[in-house]
Amino acid sequence: MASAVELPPSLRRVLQSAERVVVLTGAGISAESGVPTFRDAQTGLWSNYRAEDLATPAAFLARPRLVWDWYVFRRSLTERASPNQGHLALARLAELFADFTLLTQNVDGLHQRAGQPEVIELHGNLYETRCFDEGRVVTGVLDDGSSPPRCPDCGGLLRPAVVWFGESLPAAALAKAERAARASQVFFSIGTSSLVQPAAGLAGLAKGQGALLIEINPTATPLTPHADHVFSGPAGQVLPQLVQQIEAFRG
Ligand code: BV8
Repeated sequence: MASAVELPPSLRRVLQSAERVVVLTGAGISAESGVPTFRDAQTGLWSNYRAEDLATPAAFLARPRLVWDWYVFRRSLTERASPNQGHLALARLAELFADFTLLTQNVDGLHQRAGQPEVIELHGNLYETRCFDEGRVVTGVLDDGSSPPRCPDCGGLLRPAVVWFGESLPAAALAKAERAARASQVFFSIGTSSLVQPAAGLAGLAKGQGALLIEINPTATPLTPHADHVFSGPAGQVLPQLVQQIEAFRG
């Protein structure tokens, strides 16, 4: 159990008057839901591969079945998972600020299932499928047993609607995230190793224009030295305590 978490007075003062709050989450927020983090050692069939080496267009074109089955496996994990206390605390936090933006690098849909009012998915999600050649989202995929299935329109390979390394993030989502970070008064970075760009650069955009930067993560990251406040612990234990204290003066 993380030791009791106290809001420092300087952070309390800012949160008392702040209106524009941004939260960026990474795989760590889903760890307590039983979803392995992105850089946790791969297991089973994929134990010989690094996630970064599978999450690329080149890997998919070279080994379409291996990569497709990895995503089917990950989707089965997340479908069985439930939002944890960290997800639920963020859904509550969104109600306490007039201008609250939740940005996630995760593709597991757990923020939505926790009741988060609006989620900006920077890296897509596991639950949509796209035609690799046409790019468009394909619904009602015929599970004809082939792996990967084929596009009913052009016969091309279908792929998960996630952003792979070397692919651009959805332009609208990234623009909205950058705008929110630049306007933020408080920026929380939660459960992310802060390694993947451009998502990892958002905290710097916020801090660069004067936002207070808060990191919640059990281990140090490249962001840690730049954070104004660091809570070193599991998000599922730290967030409910923080949100409960914030509710006392904003609820
Ligand atoms: C881009 C979706 C422009 C897929 C992901 C060479 C060629 C091309 C690009 C690059 C290149 N070199 C560098 C780049 C840029 C590259 C990049 O940043 N690489 C890194 C590795 C250096 N970025 C890109 O390619 C991006 N696109 O740049 O486009 C472009 C276009 C064309 C050509 C050139 C450039 C696209 C990046 C998106 C990749 N897709 N995911 C999928 O999920 O399969 S990224 C992947 O990493 C996940 O989304 C994940 O969320 C994200 C970040 O990882 P984290 O979330 O931080 O997870 P991680 O496991 O690392 O850390 C978990 C943390 O949680 C840890 O700190 C741990 O301590 C903590 N934790 C553990 N338990 C808990 C906890 N925290 C709280 N509570 C707990 N209980």
